[in-house]
Amino acid sequence: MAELLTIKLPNVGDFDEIEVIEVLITVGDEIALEDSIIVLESDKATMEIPSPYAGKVDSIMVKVGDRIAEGAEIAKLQAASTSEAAIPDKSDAPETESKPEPESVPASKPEEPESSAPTPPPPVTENRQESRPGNLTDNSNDKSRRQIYTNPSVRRYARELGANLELVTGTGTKGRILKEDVTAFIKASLTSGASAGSGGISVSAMPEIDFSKFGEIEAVPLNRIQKLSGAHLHRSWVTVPHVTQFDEANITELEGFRKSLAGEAEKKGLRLTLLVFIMKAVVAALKEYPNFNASLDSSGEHLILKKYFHIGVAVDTPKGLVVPVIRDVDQKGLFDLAAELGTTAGRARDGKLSPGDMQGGCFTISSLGGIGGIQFTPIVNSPEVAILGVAKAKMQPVYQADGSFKPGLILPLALSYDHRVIDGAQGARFTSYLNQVVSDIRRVLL
Ligand code: CAO
Repeated sequence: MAELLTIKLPNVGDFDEIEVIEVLITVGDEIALEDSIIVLESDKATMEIPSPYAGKVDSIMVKVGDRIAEGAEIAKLQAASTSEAAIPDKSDAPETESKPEPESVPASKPEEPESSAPTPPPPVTENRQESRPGNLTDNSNDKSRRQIYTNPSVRRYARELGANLELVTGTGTKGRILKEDVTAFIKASLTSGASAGSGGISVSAMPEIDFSKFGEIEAVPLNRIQKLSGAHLHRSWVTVPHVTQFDEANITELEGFRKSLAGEAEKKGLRLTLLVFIMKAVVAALKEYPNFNASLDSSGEHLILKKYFHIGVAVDTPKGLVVPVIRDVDQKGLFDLAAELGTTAGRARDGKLSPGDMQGGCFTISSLGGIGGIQFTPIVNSPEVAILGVAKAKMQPVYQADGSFKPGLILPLALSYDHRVIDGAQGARFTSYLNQVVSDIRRVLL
């Protein structure tokens, strides 16, 4: 008989207990690695918990309405053949039913050093403050809704498209919802003027093009991070009215200051990059302009001003863009921030971030300065209301009052903001203030 693997709830952030609002599997289902198995919901977020293994569902230990904590047993799987199942090495391996102590480890252990085993996927989190695709979504907490018969991959497909499965008519056996049913539902919704984006936006479907007619092609499937960030960016792009304010800051002095600290940083084993100084400067600007440290509530009637300063930093990883959050930047010194940024970016690149690492941000910084480019227009990371894009600093001649030119290190800045919350004058004031701060950073750090 196939090995029985126990799936336990991984660390999903700062929750003692969290409610199960959906069970996406039934006994006998064949599930693939990373298929979502349950959906949890807190006050702020819903999150899908993916399976760290492939196999056949043998038993399910949770039901809708249960409140579960880290380490709670969710389900047991009959392992698929080892080539498909993500069975960790012995040090990290779940115990099986055949052993006397059937204790198994949680599905995700992000703090442990990398093993040869694949890292279990992090739960998929949706922040509930974000605008959601209205009547097309499947996140309702209404316990009286009708039973939906389908399989996890169709549920995931529906989630990606923002389709509410309760509204989809199943054409499979006994009304089971098939992937084609979801596709047909979305097509019908688009044609009738509703949309997966937000109320009232209607776009014509992209025509299907056979690119192979024009030359050789290769179809590369998008990975999980690309799909998730793509959907989030698309939603932000279509639901947030964006304006981008550009500026250039003379950071010659800041760079001199940074270099003067480089030796000390090196002794501590740190890289003190420009980004750390920009994080401190952003916090100074957020304190001066609190509207930027805010989110609209889901009704759109209130602006929630945040009294904490958690800064998201876009990190380029081999699997795509992720935005971990560095907490309480106002309370941390440059070296502490450099250390935290270094370890966080490293964990992001190794795929070891937990959902909690990516929640609670107030403002995001996207720095492409280490790569190049003159300027770019970042997309607001909603429900935040502004994001700072930082491009590559370059030495340029700077005009002086006496008519001469002096070389200066000029840093391009691009602030994109949500025009529902921030007007153009405020955007320009914030950017000018930030410019002033990075040009004279010592004042802020004193
Ligand atoms: N101008 C000139 N040089 C810069 C710079 C800037 N604005 N920003 C960084 N640099 C330099 C650094 O000082 C470093 O130089 P040294 O190697 O000589 O020390 C080099 O470029 C590389 O820096 P880095 O990128 O490794 O480090 P960082 O702290 O600046 O950034 C991180 C860290 C994680 C943000 C970055 O590595 C990264 O992933 N950036 C991509 C973010 C992204 O993808 N954004 C787009 C999201 S879509 O909107």
